[in-house]
Amino acid sequence: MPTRRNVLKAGAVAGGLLLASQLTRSGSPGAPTGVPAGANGISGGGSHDESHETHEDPPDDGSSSPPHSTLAPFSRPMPLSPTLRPVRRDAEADYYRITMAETEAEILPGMSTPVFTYEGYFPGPTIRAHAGRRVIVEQLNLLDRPTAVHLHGGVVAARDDGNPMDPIPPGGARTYSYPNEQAAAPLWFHDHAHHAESEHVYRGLAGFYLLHDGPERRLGLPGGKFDVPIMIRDAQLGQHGELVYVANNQPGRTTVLVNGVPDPYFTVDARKYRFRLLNAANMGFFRLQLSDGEFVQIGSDRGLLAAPYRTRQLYLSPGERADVVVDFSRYRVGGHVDLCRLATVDAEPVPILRFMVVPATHDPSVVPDHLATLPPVREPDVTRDFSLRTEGTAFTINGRTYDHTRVDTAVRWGDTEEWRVTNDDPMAHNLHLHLVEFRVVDRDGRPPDPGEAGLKDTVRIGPGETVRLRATFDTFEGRYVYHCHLLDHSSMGMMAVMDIGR
Ligand SMILES: [Cu+2]
Repeated sequence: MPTRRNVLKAGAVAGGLLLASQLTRSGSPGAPTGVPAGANGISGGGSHDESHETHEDPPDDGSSSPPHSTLAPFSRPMPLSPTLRPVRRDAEADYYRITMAETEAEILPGMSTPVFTYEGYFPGPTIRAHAGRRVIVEQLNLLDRPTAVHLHGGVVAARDDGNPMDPIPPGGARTYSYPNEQAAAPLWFHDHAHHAESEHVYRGLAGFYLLHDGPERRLGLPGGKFDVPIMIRDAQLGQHGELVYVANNQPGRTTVLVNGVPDPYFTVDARKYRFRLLNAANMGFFRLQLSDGEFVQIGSDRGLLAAPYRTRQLYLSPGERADVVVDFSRYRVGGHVDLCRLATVDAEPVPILRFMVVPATHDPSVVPDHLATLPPVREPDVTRDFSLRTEGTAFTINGRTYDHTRVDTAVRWGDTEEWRVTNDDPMAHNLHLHLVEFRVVDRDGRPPDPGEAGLKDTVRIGPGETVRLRATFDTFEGRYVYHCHLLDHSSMGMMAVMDIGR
């Protein structure tokens, strides 16, 4: 005779099976990146076109399919990354101390997954900074390998940029100084150690760095606990819940993690929320849509858009951010609305996060029609061409893999440059420039959509596409890198050096 406990257990198992199928469906990458034959001995691999089906066979790397969870999907709350408190403040700066160490996270319920963390959190803690006020972070490396911390989107001196060749040795510490002399923006910090950033970020070394400023605060956007960072990535989980890292194995990374766990729910008041969406995946692209309604996009990588942009879908390549507002007063209290991922523009939406709507008391927040005045896009002093291409197992920019001793691009300080970047591969890439913000001029001659027309530091470049972008190099001098932010690609050489000088 079945006991109540057994019935519950059976229900839980059914839920687990549902989760497993969810994970499989979530596995269709938005823009498969493909695996060149012979790369790291991986056979199979993803298709090279959005319209193709994902390869469904398990990757030939000795691991098996992800374990079944004992929980039904959307029965676990979305973890919220804690905001880090400064250890000290003075007239000059806010001081933080972060320890990098290996620890364990409960990615799947009841299972311990070894992860690399900043200050013990997976994903990392959030730093909230204010424009005009310096932040100084002491990073202590208790991992068994060198690390380098890069503030993605930060206008920082070259020595503070987390240069791949200037790492923190195991047991060592280093202080990074961030001036925050730039507009409010959703930045993030992550590892950038030479050849290893891919695995380090995959294992957890990533956190939000939200920069606020006065003009943004005066807009009256949703703030405080209604301003929520959401980090989205994919992963391959082994039988014991462990993170399986196989370089360039996008088809294997079938589990989507939202703030560190698969299929969470988030309880929202029936009012407006601001979400900082970050694609922190190594290689996965995320095309996102609500199960009902639109996003109001208010910002991109490096700051607010000029005006809110209503859009049904967002499309983020690795490293890109979308700053959005969702008004839950439009939905039925007691009901839910899902954040979904789509493999293609009109594919079946697969829920990855469920918003449960509860009553709200009062919502004083607004989304003004005018958000920011963007600097004009200047005429270029110099125009350059770049080609992203794989040759065998070499991932190259203009035919060359990364060499830290070589200057690939000498930039004159103060110049505005136009870069015509062509993806000469059948797989997707993107491009991230350290230090500078840029504007997308066009994509294959077509103007960018409004969500991509603001301040950017990372841009997706589809197979065969040419993207023109313009940047003005009028802040710091020195050597910085630019690279494909599909981190498995940058780790395998798709990175180069620019030297900004007078
Ligand atoms: Cu790439």
